[in-house]
Amino acid sequence: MQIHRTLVLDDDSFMLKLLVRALAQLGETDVLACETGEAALRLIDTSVPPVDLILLDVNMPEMDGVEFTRRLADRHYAGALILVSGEASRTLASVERLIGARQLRCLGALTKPVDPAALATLLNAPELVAPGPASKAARPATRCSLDELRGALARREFVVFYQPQVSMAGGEVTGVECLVRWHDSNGLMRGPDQFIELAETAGLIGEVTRQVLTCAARDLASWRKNGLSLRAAINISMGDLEDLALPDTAVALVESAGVDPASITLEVTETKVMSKLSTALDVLTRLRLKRFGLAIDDFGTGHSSLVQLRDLPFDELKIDRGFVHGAGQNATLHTICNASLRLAQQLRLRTVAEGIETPEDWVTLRDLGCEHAQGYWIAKPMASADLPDWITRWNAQSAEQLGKSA
Ligand code: G
Ligand code: G
Ligand code: MN
Repeated sequence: MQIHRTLVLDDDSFMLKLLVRALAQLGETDVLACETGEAALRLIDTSVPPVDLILLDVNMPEMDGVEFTRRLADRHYAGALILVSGEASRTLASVERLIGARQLRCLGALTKPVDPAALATLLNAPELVAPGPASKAARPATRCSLDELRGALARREFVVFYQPQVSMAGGEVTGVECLVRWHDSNGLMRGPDQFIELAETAGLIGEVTRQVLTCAARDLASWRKNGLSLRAAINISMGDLEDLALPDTAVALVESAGVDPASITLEVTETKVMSKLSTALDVLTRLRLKRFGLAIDDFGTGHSSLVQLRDLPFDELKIDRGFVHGAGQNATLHTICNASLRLAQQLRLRTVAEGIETPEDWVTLRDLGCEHAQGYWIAKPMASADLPDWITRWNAQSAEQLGKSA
């Protein structure tokens, strides 16, 4: 994106001059300067060409930066924002989140006194060139209808993709998370966001879970025949926990494929309040007695929390990717990962970090003592047929790396 016009809003006239000068030195000369939010909004409403970048002081008397972004969102402002502030970084981070939640595009934050090099970096941010999260969020998800869902189940059109999980100490592949896809009659691969919620509300989630379990057990057995001994993690919904027959059905499905329940972990996220706690407790406890693993998924978000750890027989904790990615650079995330891992250790839970997207994420979580890793930096979810070759390549690569460091 090319910047047409920039607006700088700061109640401090000296700071305003400094920012305008710093922008001019970076080649941004079409700049409007304002000392109040009201004046800025008037300019934004009338400016031709439109304002497409705003440098915003967060802390101002009268209209502060938070109120200003609310007024921008009301106007469906489509340009970008850079925050400028003397506030502590935690406060700034929450303002950045708020801006994201309002579907506005924030390129980042600058602390006062503003460093011209940091400003230059933000002006070159890929988000200014590429479409930002606002346009991604606007993409409509084509949800499927109840008839389509029933048809897909009847024709057994669901397939399972597998995302590897590896040991952080030695690099070996220890298991996979099973992620369901619907391979529809037009040949499209449709993701769970298009049908899981519907399956839950329509009372069809149990059938989805049984098909996923069947498919995963069959793949696990065939990999084992080829000398690959892997664990599989399967996502289950709250709806599954209302079915008292699940433990027996699950054992029967898995054992008929020749797979030991102990090599399967069921991942639970509490997406809605558990309606019948006694039923859910009954089902989960019996699954555990039958030696299935139980993981608390997305730990730290929503209801996946301490209450669940207290009440339910989990043996694995999966740290949510919202805390993992970027934990090396962000002190708050680092502290949350560290505390979650210490908690898991003391409760003797197996630990998995999801959302390892960069080498820095890997090193950070490994150094914090996390045992297993999952994420795009290791591999994206893939079809079952692709997994053995991927493992061969991964092993060769990590052997090479271990050889180098020896
Ligand atoms: O990769 P991905 O887009 O597959 O998954 C999106 C979400 O869908 C995740 O939160 C995941 O837990 C959920 N999900 C994936 N597969 C299944 C499944 O088989 N059953 C249920 N209940 N949820 C699933
Ligand atoms: O909610 P659950 O933890 O089951 O979510 C699994 C989802 O996370 C799947 O949609 C999967 O594709 C996605 N996922 C896996 N690894 C990464 C990653 O490194 N980054 C991001 N953004 N998503 C990931
Ligand atoms: Mn999961």
